Amino acid sequence: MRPTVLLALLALAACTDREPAPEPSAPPAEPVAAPLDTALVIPGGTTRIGVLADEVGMAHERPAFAAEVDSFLLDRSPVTVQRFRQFVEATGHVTQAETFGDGAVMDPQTGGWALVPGADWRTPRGPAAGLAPDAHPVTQVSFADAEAFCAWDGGRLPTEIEWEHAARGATDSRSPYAWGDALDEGGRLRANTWTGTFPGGDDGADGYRSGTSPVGAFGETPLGLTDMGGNVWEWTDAWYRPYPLTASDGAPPPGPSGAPERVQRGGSYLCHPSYCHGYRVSARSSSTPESALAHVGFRCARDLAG
Ligand SMILES: [Ca+2]
Ligand SMILES: [Cu+2]
Repeated sequence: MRPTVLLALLALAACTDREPAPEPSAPPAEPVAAPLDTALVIPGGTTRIGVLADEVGMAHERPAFAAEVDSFLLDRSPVTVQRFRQFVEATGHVTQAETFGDGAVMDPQTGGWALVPGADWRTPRGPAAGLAPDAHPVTQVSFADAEAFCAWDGGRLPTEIEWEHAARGATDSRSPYAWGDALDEGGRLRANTWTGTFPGGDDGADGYRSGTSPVGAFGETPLGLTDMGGNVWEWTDAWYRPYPLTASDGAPPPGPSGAPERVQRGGSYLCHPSYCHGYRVSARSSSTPESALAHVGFRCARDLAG
């Protein structure tokens, strides 16, 4: 039986905004050509996690704290529908959304979330809306589904600190975005976000209106990672906690829903700068672990041998 907190959470799961529409902007950045289903070495180092006093960010991104990170491997891109299918075919894994019989989908016209029957990783907006394209990030996967995939693939979910360390280029870059300093770089949008007015007015200026995009469609970060902002939020292995995080964090505290929640990073195609601005490197979201949502996926990490 699905915990009732999911329903309360759905009200928090989307961005809202009251800003006027921006000028329709540019086509997306050039897609990357190199293989996407590989893992990259993320060099270790010390990163200040969260936003410094003079940086833009939300209350739960403060106070910033220094974290030491060991070198690790991180998937270059979010796990695609195609890779998730390989996992399902190899293991017979049944996702939690399939067990529940529904998944959470936002109506782009109203901004309201609802549990849609039959919404799962194959048909993330419900069967009537069609199949998820192979090259797009898998969605409608719960925390446990993501963990199971990564374990099958010889890895694990990244920690929240690892995710931000990688998004900051493993150099403690203080740029607000994983690719640089602006969403629109000389007429090129660098991420799949919500452009226009929310709800009802996504103008699709980035080429993808109110939906996911193929992984890698917006280029890569200096480390070679793709989709580190926008497209889909990504599960991490972290419980949602106030900063600063410490090594001795005990039992997970209640999240916004009143129950413990797991952290997601990276923002999604539903994110607009006037509200969560979720595609910033420091932005955080969270859901109860059984939640399956149409704008949440994941990528895996691995320890380096030795
Ligand atoms: Ca978009
Ligand atoms: Cu958002």
